[in-house]
Amino acid sequence: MKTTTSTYREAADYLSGLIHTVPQTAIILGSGLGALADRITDATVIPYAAIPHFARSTATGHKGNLLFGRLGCQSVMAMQGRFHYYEGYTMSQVTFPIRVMALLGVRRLLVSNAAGGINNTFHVGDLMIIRDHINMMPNPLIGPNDERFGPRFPDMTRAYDRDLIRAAEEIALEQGITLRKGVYVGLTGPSYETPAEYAAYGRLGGDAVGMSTVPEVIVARHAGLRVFGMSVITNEGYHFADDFVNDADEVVRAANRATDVMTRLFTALIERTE
Ligand code: 6GU
Repeated sequence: MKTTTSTYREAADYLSGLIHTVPQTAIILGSGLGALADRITDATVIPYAAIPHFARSTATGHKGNLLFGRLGCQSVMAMQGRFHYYEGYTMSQVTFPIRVMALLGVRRLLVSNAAGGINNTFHVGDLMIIRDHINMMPNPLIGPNDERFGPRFPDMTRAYDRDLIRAAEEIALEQGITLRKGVYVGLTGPSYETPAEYAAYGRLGGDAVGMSTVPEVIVARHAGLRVFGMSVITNEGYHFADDFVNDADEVVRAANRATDVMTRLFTALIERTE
């Protein structure tokens, strides 16, 4: 697929024609945030298949809709299902929705994902604020730079917004939610890591590993969106016991168990911050 500024524009124009208010906040409902979709009121549901140039989501536990509506008093849009590089999409397809969000006038992006814990103090079900990432996937900005969105060499020193992190920590304290904070290592997948790989990424400075989020965050930061990210720890990769194996169904179950707390936290975060 050739992605030019006009393809993003066509998708944005199509969506503008269907919505009443331009949302300030976009949320990618990755694993753990599925239930947030049910909290969005006055929702306009737009299947990805209806949006010009959008790809379709195929991963287990992921749907394929854009939702526009209200969360509390805030106007939001949400991706119900995301595109993963391991599904065979190009990086342009994976990050296409982010640029459409930018064209629509969205100012900040909230993302969630399921991740394997490599910090040995983390346990299944823990929630981790992503304070930084290590990108081990192809960079989605490779290719001619689209100056309309951002600079050739975008800064990544503050990829995850410090004010949003601080606000999330305050909310967690008030609501008695325990949060971890750490570095997310973004890998292509789809195979899970070998024990040697878990150990290696831990020594590199990673706390959790996953197969999403980083491409979207890079493209969002390129376009100047403020970003907040959170991982649900769904397995403990630092266990070198002989009987430890990764199981995708168990990952989905662990992520779903975190959904209520995570939904509460994201809702409060959106309401509290501008
Ligand atoms: Cl253990 N590894 C990767 N790469 N992605 C994951 C995961 C593990 N758990 C959830 N997503």
